[in-house]
Amino acid sequence: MSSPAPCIELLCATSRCKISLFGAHVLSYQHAGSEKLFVSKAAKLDGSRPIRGGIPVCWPWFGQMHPLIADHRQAHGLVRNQLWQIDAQKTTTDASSITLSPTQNNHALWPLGLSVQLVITLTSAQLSVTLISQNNSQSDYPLSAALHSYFAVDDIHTVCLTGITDLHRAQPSPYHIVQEVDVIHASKNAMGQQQHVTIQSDGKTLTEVTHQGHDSLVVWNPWQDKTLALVDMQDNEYVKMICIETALTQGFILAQGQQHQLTQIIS
Ligand code: TA6
Repeated sequence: MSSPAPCIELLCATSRCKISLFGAHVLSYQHAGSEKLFVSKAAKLDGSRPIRGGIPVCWPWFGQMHPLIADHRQAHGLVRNQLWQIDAQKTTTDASSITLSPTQNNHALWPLGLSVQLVITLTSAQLSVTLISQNNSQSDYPLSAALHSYFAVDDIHTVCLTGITDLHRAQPSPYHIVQEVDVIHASKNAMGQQQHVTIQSDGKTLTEVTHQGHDSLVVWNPWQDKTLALVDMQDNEYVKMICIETALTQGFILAQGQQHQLTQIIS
């Protein structure tokens, strides 16, 4: 196996965050002594494939949602499997932050004039991740994207989610995960309005996740059978994770000359 892609560490008080430059991928966020994110023990960290766990960045399309090509065979876009570079870095006593951008924008499916940056900010209380999309092209662009976060849980069977809303369907109430789940919940919130989700276990809040700039939240757990088919996840690890993704999946158009910010805040 080749060596791991370069990593950056942010520190603030007792909190720490580790980021791989491959995909601008947050690998770890430790807060008050506990790890908030899940990364598979079988994840490849050498740049040979997208990293299974942490916070993958899906851009400029989510899943197979490329606006023009139905089956382009590159799920979740172009930036989670390339090296990013550091555009800016700042550390004060209150916060440590870094701004990253992809090193290659010459892919055939990369929309000309569209650019992206990821701003990651660690404070003693929270980790904030903002995906900034800028459309400097000559036309409007149908953008889909996600901060595809994998959260650590002790046992998925004890997990309950709060704060998820759905425009089109009734979601489970209480929201337990008892089988494979792969659901896009179109948010009732207006875009720009914050949405607050908690991950609870046996009635105790493990992690709080605040979303902004999204039109949907995606909840994913592959459960047992799908996990067996994943080469970069151990057979039983589905028990240890839940993806809650801050997403744009509902036909958002990034108008010419405009910028959009998609934010996830974890505490
Ligand atoms: O966000 C949910 C999802 O799109 C699922 O359909 C599932 O395939 C998952 O992402 C992981 O995708 P990946 O390409 O990383 O295997």
